[in-house]
Amino acid sequence: MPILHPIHHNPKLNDWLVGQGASPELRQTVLAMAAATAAIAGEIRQLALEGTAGLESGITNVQGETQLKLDDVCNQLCLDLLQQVPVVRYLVSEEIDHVITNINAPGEHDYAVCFDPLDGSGNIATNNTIGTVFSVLDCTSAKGDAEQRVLSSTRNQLAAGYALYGPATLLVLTTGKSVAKFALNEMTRLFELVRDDIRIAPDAAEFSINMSYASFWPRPVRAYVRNCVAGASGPRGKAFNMRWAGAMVADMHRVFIKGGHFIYPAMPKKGEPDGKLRLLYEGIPMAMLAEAAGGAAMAGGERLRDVVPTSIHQRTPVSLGARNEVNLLAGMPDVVKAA
Ligand code: P6P
Repeated sequence: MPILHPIHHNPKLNDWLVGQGASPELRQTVLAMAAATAAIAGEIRQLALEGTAGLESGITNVQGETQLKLDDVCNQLCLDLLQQVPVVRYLVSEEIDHVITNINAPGEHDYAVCFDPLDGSGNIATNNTIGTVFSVLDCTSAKGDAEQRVLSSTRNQLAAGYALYGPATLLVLTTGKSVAKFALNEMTRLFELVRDDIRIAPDAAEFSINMSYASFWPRPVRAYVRNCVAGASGPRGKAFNMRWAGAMVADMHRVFIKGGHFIYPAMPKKGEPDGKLRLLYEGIPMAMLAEAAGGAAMAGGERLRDVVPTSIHQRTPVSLGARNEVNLLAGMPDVVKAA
């Protein structure tokens, strides 16, 4: 089992957290998650060398998806490191059907960490970018059983972040003030601060959606995308580019760095009435990051962070990124366009 780096072993990340006003308890939680992502980055490269990263683990996870060996390894790394943190009482993983209660937590502070240990697993076999997404919730004042305490605490989000396992291993974080980007030093295996002022421009000329599902989109999404694709001679009066990486973390990182608008809509006609992405460990953390960077985050017609979850693996439609684009889509009338 990997041993959690003591706080002083990640001084540049710890210093940034101190500068953000993070409590010692929050710093220890984020540092544990950072240590997990550094360990995951190593495992991805090791399993690629062994040629086993894309092998199936033989398990069908709670999402009904065939779990890959790497999914299982990454999930276990997160569990092992997070359960060494006294304030982390609850763990919600995309790979596990129930809330895990950390019996080592003494109970003065009760945090929950909700995480997708490996987002974009479909990209593993082709060596395309994958990532880890997480959210830290403060459940200390929440009542009820483990699941009730987690579900009632999504508005007490203390931090959110994602790791990106690409040409470089990056960690993008917020505690609600600014959004910072760290890069993993492959020699020291520690994260170093690269930028701490990431902002999403209010306008965009790039959108991100899986175009192959166009026939399933709700009318407002069809109208919004049609207007973007119409280009300079169309209603938007400008050309748009489209990108779709097959991993939310990769597409959203492009939005944070270059701007843009990421959309995964509800598609009732496709059997996805609430969309595909998960609220607790994809939507809510990305929404905190997007808003901290000056962007916007909507779930259909409502602010994504205002959605009150009723189950830990609940799905949600998402429209994230450039606030003028997100708001334009949210305001599109649900009407059939005149022929
Ligand atoms: P589709 C990865 O499986 C994921 O959950 C997100 O990371 C990604 O944005 C989306 O699904 C891709 O979905 O339907 O285009 O394969």
